[in-house]
Amino acid sequence: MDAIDKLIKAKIPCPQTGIEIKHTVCAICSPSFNCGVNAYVKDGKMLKLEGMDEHPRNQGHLCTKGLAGREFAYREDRILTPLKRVGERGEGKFVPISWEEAYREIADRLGQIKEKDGADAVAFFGGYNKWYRPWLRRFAHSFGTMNYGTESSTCMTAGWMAWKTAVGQLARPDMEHCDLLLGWAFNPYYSGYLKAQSAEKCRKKGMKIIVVDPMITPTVEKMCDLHLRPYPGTDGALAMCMANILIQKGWIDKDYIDRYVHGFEAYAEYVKQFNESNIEQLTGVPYEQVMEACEMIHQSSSMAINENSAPIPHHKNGFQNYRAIMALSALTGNFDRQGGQLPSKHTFTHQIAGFSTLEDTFADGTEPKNTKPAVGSQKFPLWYHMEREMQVVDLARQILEEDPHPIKAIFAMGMNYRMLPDDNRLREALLKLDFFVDTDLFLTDTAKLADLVLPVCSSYERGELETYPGGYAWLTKPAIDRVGQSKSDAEILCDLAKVMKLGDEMLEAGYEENIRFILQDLDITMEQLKESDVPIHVPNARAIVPGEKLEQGLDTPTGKFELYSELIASHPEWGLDALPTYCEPLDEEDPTIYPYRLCSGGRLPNALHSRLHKVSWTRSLRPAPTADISVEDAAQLGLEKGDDMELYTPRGTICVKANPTHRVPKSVIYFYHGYSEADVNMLMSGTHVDPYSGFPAYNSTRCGMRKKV
Ligand SMILES: Nc1nc2c(c(=O)[nH]1)N[C@H]1C(S)=C(S)[C@@H](COP(=O)(O)OP(=O)(O)OC[C@H]3O[C@@H](n4cnc5c(=O)[nH]c(N)nc54)[C@H](O)[C@@H]3O)O[C@H]1N2
Ligand SMILES: Nc1nc2c(c(=O)[nH]1)N[C@H]1C(S)=C(S)[C@@H](COP(=O)(O)OP(=O)(O)OC[C@H]3O[C@@H](n4cnc5c(=O)[nH]c(N)nc54)[C@H](O)[C@@H]3O)O[C@H]1N2
Ligand SMILES: [Mo]
Repeated sequence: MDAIDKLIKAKIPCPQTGIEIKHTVCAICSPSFNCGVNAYVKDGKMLKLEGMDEHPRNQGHLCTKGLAGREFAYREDRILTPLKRVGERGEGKFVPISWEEAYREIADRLGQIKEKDGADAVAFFGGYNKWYRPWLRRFAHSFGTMNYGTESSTCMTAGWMAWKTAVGQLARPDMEHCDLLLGWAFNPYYSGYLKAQSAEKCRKKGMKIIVVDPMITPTVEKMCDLHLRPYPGTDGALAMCMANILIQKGWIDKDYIDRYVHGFEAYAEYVKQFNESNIEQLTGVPYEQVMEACEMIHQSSSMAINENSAPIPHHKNGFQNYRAIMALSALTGNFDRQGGQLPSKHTFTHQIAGFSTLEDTFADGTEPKNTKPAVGSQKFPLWYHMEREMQVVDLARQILEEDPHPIKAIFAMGMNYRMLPDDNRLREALLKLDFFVDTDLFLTDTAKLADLVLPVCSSYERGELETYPGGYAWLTKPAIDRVGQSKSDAEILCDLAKVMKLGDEMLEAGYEENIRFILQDLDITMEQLKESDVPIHVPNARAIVPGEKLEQGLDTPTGKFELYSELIASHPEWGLDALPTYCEPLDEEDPTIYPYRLCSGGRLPNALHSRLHKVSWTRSLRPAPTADISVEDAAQLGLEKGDDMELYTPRGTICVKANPTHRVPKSVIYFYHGYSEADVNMLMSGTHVDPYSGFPAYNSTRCGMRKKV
């Protein structure tokens, strides 16, 4: 091997090898963790990638998933051209077609349906990758429907709704300055390593942590002073018992409550029912431990509570439990105080960067009037009131029952039907559609059900706007050649707006012009962004000043932190409670047949939902679909590590491997979503959902388990 070959083999960037390092972004998980990446590129192909030192968020680090980015982008089954179905729907038989043919077919079919059944007979859906959402939302509106919805029908939004109900906007924990972190469902080692790094730093400065989690996680083992282990979904009762103790002991901030909190008397009365006599029976947590937590809260000078997008909202009582947890911030005078919860606003794609963009003006600029009710808006009126988009959890029902009106077509981007509850029913509904389009990198289980599949590119192949906490904006540039004929989602939408003659000049102008519009109020120019290959600081970015919002008055009907929601109270027709009331999380199925609590909401460090299961590096870290169960339950059923076992509910049965572990409490089963061959969401009920948010009860569903014979 000559010297140059050796350099190439070692992937050394230099003129002799022709290998260049290009900055790009890993978009495998949510935008707040879109880490900067160094791509080693030769002849338009990525040879390796690593964390980017100059990036303000990850500063050179990258997680397991990010490090598998090259394998992900170059999976052999990337779709290379637009595909048109030739076999029966769902058979998975497609032929390649050109982009022009694909666009024409979409324009014709959606146009016909709009003409015959109205624009509301078409629904637009966006999956997890969030970067193109403002474009898809605007596209749906310009097409003439409010039937735009996303995977956020089951992710994070319920938490935001809880905050909007309480304080009229969002809030985030000021972990950097807090004395105590109430780590409620907090395991960032698996779900967001950057948060784990920040927590470790704060801990070195003396921050204490209470973790509230049924599972013994790495966070519990590495950095926790007190661990409370409630049964999944019983968090509301636990938080209310804490509130009761704090109130009874006088460990609350009475002056703060008098000035800034609405509904205290009613709440104080309500929480009395959660006490020494019943809390262990309701939650599994001994009263002494609840008391110990309250003592720690009392002794701390400030307390922040982590936000979480999934484990608390994923229950029939999730929204109300979330409110009850965040109420502790008001009772102790920690909301809008340094080291507590700081009111904050979204910047772009739901990031809290500290500056304002015109994203909403762009996304909602063409909102249609006099449409038919959006999917899920009648079943989940609070959801629709706050979000003005479909609650997708009701989509399958509406397609199948055609009530209140038929849905004939879906235009989807990155849809994974298997992320929704009772997904076999959704599959049946998708098969019933007259027309179904999906865009994805791969021919997924969902794409196989479509009439047309459009190939999209990964974040390494496109340019996109990113914003980050600390006031940063970054316009990334394509680092590698596109795989096949793939395009970016935003490009597809802008192209289609032209072909379909939607009359939306802004969409027709394209992504870059749209970004120019969205950022027009900022003291940076598009040209500056284009010139920089690292995130740049936006001069107008402004840090939150604790206390400012409280003094101005919050954006709630009373201007205060509402423990009692005047918004909900003013809509008796919704049938929802104004106080954060508590109900049992489990469904009504017979506990003698389904004696276990199925919690399918944990995260695997090597997977991101369905993604990365087909990447050999990451898959090898946990090769088989495996349920974590308690040692006691395993012994009772004669199950040993690696045994085949079945999980079942009235909706069906899946076969998985057993992993008895001391980490899981008795009666709880942890199994993880995203496996095609063991799809836990077919076990979930489409009606055992939260009436406030519409979120499914992924984390507390009655379930049976047995050894496979
Ligand atoms: N049982 C259970 N179910 C759950 C959850 C749970 O905890 N338990 N969690 C819920 C939550 S919080 C979430 S966020 C959802 C996630 O659910 P999904 O949004 O369905 O996430 P993925 O399975 O990753 O599917 C996203 C699809 O988008 C494709 N994709 C990736 N990048 C792009 C892109 O740039 N453009 C396009 N067009 N496609 C792209 C991927 O290949 C993949 O097929 O699952 C929910 N479902
Ligand atoms: N590796 C990896 N990281 C991810 C994802 C992924 O799929 N894989 N998904 C991303 C997405 S879309 C989301 S929404 C976030 C979710 O991230 P977060 O909302 O931060 O929550 P998780 O880290 O999933 O869950 C933390 C802990 O909650 C516990 N838990 C489960 N149910 C309950 C409950 O009812 N009560 C209490 N107190 N605790 C409970 C679990 O045992 C787990 O240890 O993760 C993101 N990060
Ligand atoms: Mo999520």
